[in-house]
Amino acid sequence: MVIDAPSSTPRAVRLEDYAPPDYRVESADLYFELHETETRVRATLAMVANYDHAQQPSRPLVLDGESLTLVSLAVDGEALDEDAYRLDDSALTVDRVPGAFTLEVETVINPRANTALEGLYLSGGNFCTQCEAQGFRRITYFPDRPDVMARFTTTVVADKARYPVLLSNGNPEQAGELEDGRHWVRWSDPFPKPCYLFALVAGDLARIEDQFVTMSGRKVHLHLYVQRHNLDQCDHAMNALKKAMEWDEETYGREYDLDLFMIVAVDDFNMGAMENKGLNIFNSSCVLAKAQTATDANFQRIENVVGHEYFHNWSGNRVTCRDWFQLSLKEGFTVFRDQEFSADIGSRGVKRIQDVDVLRIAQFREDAGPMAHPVRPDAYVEIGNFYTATVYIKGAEVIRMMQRLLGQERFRQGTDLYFERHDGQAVTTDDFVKAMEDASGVDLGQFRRWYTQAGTPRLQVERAFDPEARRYTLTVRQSCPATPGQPQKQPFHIPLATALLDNTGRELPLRLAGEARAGDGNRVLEVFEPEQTFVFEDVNEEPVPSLLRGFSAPVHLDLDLSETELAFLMAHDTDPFNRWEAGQRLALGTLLALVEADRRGEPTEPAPALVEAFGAIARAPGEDRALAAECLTLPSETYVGEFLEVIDPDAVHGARRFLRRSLAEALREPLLALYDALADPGPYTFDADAVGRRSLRNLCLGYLMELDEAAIRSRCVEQFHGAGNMTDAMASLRCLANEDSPEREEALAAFYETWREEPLVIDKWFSIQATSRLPDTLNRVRALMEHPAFNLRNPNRVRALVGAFCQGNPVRFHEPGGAGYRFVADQVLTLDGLNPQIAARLAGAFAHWRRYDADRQALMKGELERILAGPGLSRDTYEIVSKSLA
Ligand code: B3K
Ligand code: ZN
Repeated sequence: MVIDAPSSTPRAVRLEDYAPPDYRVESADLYFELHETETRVRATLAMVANYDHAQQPSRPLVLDGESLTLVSLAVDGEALDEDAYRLDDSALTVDRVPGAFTLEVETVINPRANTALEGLYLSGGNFCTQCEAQGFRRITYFPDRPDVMARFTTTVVADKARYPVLLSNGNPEQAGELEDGRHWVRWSDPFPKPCYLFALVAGDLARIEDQFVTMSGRKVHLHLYVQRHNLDQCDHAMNALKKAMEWDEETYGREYDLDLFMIVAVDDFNMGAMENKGLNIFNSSCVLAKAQTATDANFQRIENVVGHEYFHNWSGNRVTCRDWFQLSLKEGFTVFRDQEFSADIGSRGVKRIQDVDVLRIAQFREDAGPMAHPVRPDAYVEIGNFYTATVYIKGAEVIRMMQRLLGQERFRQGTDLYFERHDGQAVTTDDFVKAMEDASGVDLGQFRRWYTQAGTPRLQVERAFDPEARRYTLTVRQSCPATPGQPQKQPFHIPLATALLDNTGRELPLRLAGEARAGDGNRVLEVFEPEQTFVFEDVNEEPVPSLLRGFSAPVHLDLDLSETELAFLMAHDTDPFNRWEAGQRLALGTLLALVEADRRGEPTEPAPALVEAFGAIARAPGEDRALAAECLTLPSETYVGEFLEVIDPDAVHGARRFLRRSLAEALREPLLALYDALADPGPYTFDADAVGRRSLRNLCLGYLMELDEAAIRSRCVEQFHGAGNMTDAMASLRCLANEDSPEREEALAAFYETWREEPLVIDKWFSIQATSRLPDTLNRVRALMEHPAFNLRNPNRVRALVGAFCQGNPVRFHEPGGAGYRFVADQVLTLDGLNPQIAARLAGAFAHWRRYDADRQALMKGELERILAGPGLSRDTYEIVSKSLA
């Protein structure tokens, strides 16, 4: 097959080409006359040359603009002749301008035709915007880059009956009525900001109000806007906001800076939420919650995302990025902040486990594939493709490592210095590291490689005990695989949190060779070299090492622990993360052995050590039930697959299912007892204790349902119908959806009937069916695409059905024969014309094609080639697909 690249192959943007802007925008005065198909935008920009204009010939003024109709253009009040400027599909160029001038641009845009959901668009009949990263250029001509920071005033004019609420950034200044039924509001944002933080909302929205008094005693009004019928689902998000505001004051000394903070929930949104200054716009899935419709996981995610966007007010808005290569400056840091916020208000150990789980499944995989890139990438074709697990969560790990190396106190001094030094500026990740160094005196020279080198480092640790010399030695070797464009890697600076446990699980006081006295038993060893040895003195008995505690660095750790040692750590490690991790290693070893036995056609049997260790937890789960539930969860199919030379989705699925069933058989009694003992004591509450109880109880149900017993199925059906909250309803429905039984169809139908008016609940209904392990799942998904509740234009629906199928159901997506691949590629091609960002995300499902067997490789590659040949492919999808094939 011949592959035609798009007529003009999209070009990469490179960090090394960065140059400061030629012209700055001091102030931007925007005037919007809103209309569904013909919105008029008048921009009055006070601009100044950012170079010595007097000494040099004038540089052309180049403004970004896409999908705009230019109506008029004037410099200092003089309309420009047509030969004074040039237009193409991405820019407006004016050849000569003065050193300081006022530019007036009038454009017309069509929000209704905007299905990409970038720029100004309609959602549920309301106007809203999404400008990060490069959506503002779809609103007006502008230097659309984050290092151009301007003061914005925005006047919004619209029909009053249809759009009673008119919002933009900052504080409302003035409002008025016009004769023809229209009204207007003028907003002013005193903080200079890049245009990616601009926002506008207009619609028929209802709000709940609250307030927050900041640490310096200022009163801030808090408004949360939703569609009227959702007003009963706002309290949780509002409470989360107040908690986040308080937490940022206590933890980072950061206070909110405007008199008003607004959140608006919209149904059509490409991601979770957006931190626009003073006017956060949220996917309704990250705002709306009540017990009947939202799961515990939804409640947690809402807290987390509300916190994340709020925290951006300092880490992102007050101090922003110089260019998009620096994205992790705000995202990595803000994810770290939201992770810690969630850890502080919930269960810290469980939060760390969940974060690492996502890191290892999504980011390690990305880092080992064709899209691998450093936390600070150095080239991109479409920046929208770089809102990745690497930039976000590996970026957060990099911040976490700095905190670990500096210690809490010096880390806080570092962030204080960073905010103080760079307030109001657009800066780089290097500026962040520099502030950390300057405040702490710690040299982070080698540490900076975490920003520039891609790939997941591997630490190979060998241990030796010399009883005569009472000496214990850890030899650590580090390496990092080649990644695209980076064949060789330099050694990283790696914090390796370590304890040595005695046979009762106590941390031994540690004395490294050369140290005078034994110190803390919980130590951060710093690895700098390709090979480094740590010698501990005065060690009387051979300890069990607990390494990489709390997952102190985003690395693979090879440490040969025996099953007995793993079981010991699972029971005794004082670090909750490593307790969980020991169980995961034990389970992973068992699963890999099962896959291998199956390949050789040998009989398979579960490992007694695992059964015993899991049994111990099931019999005495302890106080932290959420932690117990995590410890009893087997590694996911995706995670297990990564440890195979050739991923075999069927074998992994078979092994995991077999092990689940074996565990259920062996532990039937304690699991059943636990299920009964943890029954719902009363009305739903969302607190750590209740969440833990539900998660452990539903974990028991999941195992028990593997037994295929009629009596247990009835209990499951009973739970489904009697559930007073969505967590319990979903857990039981998920079990039923995995079984070919009449109960399954009845439950799914009942669920739909109950929730047909709640799109976010219907998304759950789509996902449950798309992730079912039943062989007929693909047909079911195809049929659901035709369901009246499905809509390809709504990203939440697409993620719930197509995304869940290709990212959350490996065994069905990778079905031999390639029907799953064909289906997903078809959706990518259709979506590419509507919403390139969503299409490109889905296309990522094929990125790892080289990891599978020859048949699957050929099928996936074929689909990638078919997508690449699609006419007029977007830059977004082009980049993902072409890099996957490279
Ligand atoms: N900053 C936004 C992400 C924008 C994505 C644009 N494609 C949400 C966040 O990380 O807070
Ligand atoms: Zn963010």
